[in-house]
Amino acid sequence: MASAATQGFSVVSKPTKPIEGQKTGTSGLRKKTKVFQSENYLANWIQSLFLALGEEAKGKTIALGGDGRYFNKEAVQIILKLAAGNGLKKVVVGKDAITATPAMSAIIRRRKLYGGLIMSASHNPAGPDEDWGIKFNYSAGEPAPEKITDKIYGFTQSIQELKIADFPDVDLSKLGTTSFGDFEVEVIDYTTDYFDELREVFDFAKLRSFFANPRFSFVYDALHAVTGAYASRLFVDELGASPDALLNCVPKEDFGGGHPDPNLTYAHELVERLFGTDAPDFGAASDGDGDRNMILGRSFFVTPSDSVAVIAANAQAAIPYFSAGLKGVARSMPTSGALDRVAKRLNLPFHETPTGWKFFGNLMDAGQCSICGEESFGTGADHVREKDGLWAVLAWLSILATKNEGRGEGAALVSVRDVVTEHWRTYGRNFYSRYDYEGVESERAEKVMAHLTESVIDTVQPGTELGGRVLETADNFAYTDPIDGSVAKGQGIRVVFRDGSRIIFRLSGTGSAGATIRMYVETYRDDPADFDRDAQDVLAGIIATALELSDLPALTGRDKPTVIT
Ligand code: G16
Repeated sequence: MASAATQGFSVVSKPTKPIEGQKTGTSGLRKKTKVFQSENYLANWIQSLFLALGEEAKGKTIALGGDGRYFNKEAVQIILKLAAGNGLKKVVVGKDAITATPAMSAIIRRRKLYGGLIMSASHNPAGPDEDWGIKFNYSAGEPAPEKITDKIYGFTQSIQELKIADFPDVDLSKLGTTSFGDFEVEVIDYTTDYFDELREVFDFAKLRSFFANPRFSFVYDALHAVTGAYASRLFVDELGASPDALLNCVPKEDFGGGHPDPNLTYAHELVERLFGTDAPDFGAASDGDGDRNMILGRSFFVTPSDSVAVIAANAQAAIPYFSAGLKGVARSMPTSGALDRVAKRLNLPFHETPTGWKFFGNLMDAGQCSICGEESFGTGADHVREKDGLWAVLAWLSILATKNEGRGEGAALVSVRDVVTEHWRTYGRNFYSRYDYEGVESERAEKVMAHLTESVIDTVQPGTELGGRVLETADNFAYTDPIDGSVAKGQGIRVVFRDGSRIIFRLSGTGSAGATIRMYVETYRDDPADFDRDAQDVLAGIIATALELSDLPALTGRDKPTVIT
């Protein structure tokens, strides 16, 4: 039931001092929760954001929500009071302060809002001793570009005053509007705009009849994170899946003590189901804030790099939103070249961007990119300006529904494995793997990067043989945005060989403490006899070369990665 209350408020000016280290990373500001809970830490960053936005934001409406993690309930009240204190007109908040990241993008776009704030540290664990995060999205629903995040950082270094409205905490458990003088807080259903968007992209009726196919079985794992708040309404109520298909779909403040990153290591319960006896045909998971996804078939893992390529190759036939064809495709630099091959064959404009979803926004706004993806389990399209976990699941379900359409009774199901194998037959297979070395001392991680620069980029000439492969080029990736001409340098070290194999090293930009080194390796095969081989086996040679070139084991003291995907 909607409620309405009216009260004025006054703005209290509270003195504060700059706090070190409030620079945003790949996606917003992420730190340990305790850091955010320390005096004025969150308030300083939010005040700096409003200072960075300046007069332009006054009198405007923004949205606010989060992934339901620990500290969101306190944080949302702090943000509301700063928003009112800084002259915003209205804040639209997801009920109980919940809103998945792609849903936030849909809310901003569909309601034509000035922007939105997302309280989430994404796939990082939650709780008093874990992580918290915040990020701002702009009016096209896209993560704020670096020119804004740099400006925010600038203000965090000189801030002296917080402007806080003195109204009481707002009840976010009921839909409706609360007014304090001219300022309004509207609590909305966080599924409405997002599901309306998804309904315009996919054929829900077709998906419903696919779910009714008795030969098809499905399981979805929300890892106790935000998509648990959407899953039952989407899969069960809208598409007719059985409630038993939902795993870990009760959102929890600490994500059940788990690590809500949908990969082979952290989504182990789902992986065990899909690789066990009586496995379902299809399994999927999403991360803390619902923008990442993992797709599994029975005893089969679809790499994110293959996933975006398969979706792009089948989109026109399977997804109504793309029925007129794709405007172009894009992938981040470390993502495998599988998508490049689809672009080439379908004659589509293709872009290679740095890691970070924010780089796709300009391409989409300029009509140059319909589908894009990243190796970090992010896949999405231009319906919103964030990667979209549930979109990716529905895209795969649409492909399966299309491939299985009109097959006679008793015909075996065309499976996820069948779809990917058919794709490899057409395009060849980019064998790919990522090694993560988490929690490395920052200094040691920097040494690995410096060593690669000195011993490979600066010294090895193209044409030299390294580990049995001939070097094509080695550089530190730089990107010039074709739309606004902005340049992003130092985006990861690339060692590219003439046979198309690649080694990439970069430091994660999403951690909250220490450093994570990511090592990405790739090689291409087009002989079908190789397709079913184990990726680690096929990549063994290039992995050895990567470790040797970087001297990573000696420089970090690590003899194995923490996560392999
Ligand atoms: C964020 C960005 C992604 C990016 C990822 C990389 O993901 O939104 O576009 O690929 O970080 O992370 P890292 O810098 O650790 O390799 P998320 O899901 O954390 O928002």
